Amino acid sequence: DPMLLKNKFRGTMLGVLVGDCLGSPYEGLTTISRHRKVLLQRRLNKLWNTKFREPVMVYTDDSAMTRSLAESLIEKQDLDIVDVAKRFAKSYHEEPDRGYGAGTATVLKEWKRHVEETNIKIPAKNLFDGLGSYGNGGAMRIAPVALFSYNNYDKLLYYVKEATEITHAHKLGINGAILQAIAIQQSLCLNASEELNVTNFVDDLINKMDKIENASEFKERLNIVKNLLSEDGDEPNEQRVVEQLGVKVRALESVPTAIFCFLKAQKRIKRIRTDDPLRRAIQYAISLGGDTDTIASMTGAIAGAFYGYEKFSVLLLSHCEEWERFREMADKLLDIATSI
Ligand code: 8NA
Ligand code: MG
Ligand code: MG
Ligand code: MG
Repeated sequence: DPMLLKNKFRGTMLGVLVGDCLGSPYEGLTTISRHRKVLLQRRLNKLWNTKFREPVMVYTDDSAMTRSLAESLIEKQDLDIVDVAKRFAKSYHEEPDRGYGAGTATVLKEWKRHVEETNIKIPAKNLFDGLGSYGNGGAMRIAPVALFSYNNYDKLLYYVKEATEITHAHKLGINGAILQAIAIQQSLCLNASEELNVTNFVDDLINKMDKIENASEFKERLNIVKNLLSEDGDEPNEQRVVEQLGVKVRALESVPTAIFCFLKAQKRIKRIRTDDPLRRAIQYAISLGGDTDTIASMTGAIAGAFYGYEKFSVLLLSHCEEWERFREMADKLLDIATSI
């Protein structure tokens, strides 16, 4: 159904934006106190239900890099990593204060001086004493690549790796982006009007990661996701999730967490008062603390791909910087993805 797919593409791109905008004020807080959770509940009630009258919520590096990647795919009608790098560098140069990770910023400054096909991956390889970055910066921006190649799995894997390696050379950074992309792809292909089998969702991810080189750490985390889902009932259990899955800027300690937030929010969660599972997923992700903008953004992308754009309130969307631009990018990505 083309309308359904359009709704899901929009949901993915707007999920990135909404999670980032809502999560960024809490980024880096190690614990979200009971009091702050009550305030978060009230803030989201207000944002979901009232007409735009506050200053717009600005997005951070997560959405900025997602935007550049989407615009490159749209303009070039294919993945052109030199063009992506140029757009990343330009966007960073214009707005360096969007909250970029230090390693990524180093690469972006390097590219500002010159970018060529032959040297494109070298700055990323040199980061962190030659280990490369294992940050979640590859995963946080990968949604447009997942949309672009949603109907060609081999292409998806190859493009995700290519788009990630230009800044994240460490296997955990790359495999984190792969996991995030395949979670989005799985969500796109599911029907939200049927109950989601959360165990099957994780098992499918585990089976796919099994075929990826050096992905044992992610498979272990996915097994923890499964255990937590089966044990926790409607308790929020933020502490155990933080301890067992993590909420850090490392891909390994944030991508499985985002997948968990999406799956846990299929059911009611105590003290998160909403009937909307898309909002529940994002609110829950923020309530874990840590890298809140990025985890909420990745959760939003997966949940948005599942539920679709219509589950977001337009009132909420109208509070987010450039939301109409993100919706337009989704439509253009759909045109390309279904025409090639
Ligand atoms: P990155 O590549 O700089 O990685 C993030 C951080 O992880 C680095 O700055 C290092 O501290 C650490 N790191 C990564 N790889 C290694 C390694 N091999 N050895 C030692 N340390 C390493 O940037 P990124 O683009 O991956 O980062 C994305 C995150 O940074 C997102 O959360 C984004 O929003 C941003 N950010 C996060 C915070 C926060 O407090 N959580 C604050 C500002 C910005
Ligand atoms: Mg950010
Ligand atoms: Mg930030
Ligand atoms: Mg972040």
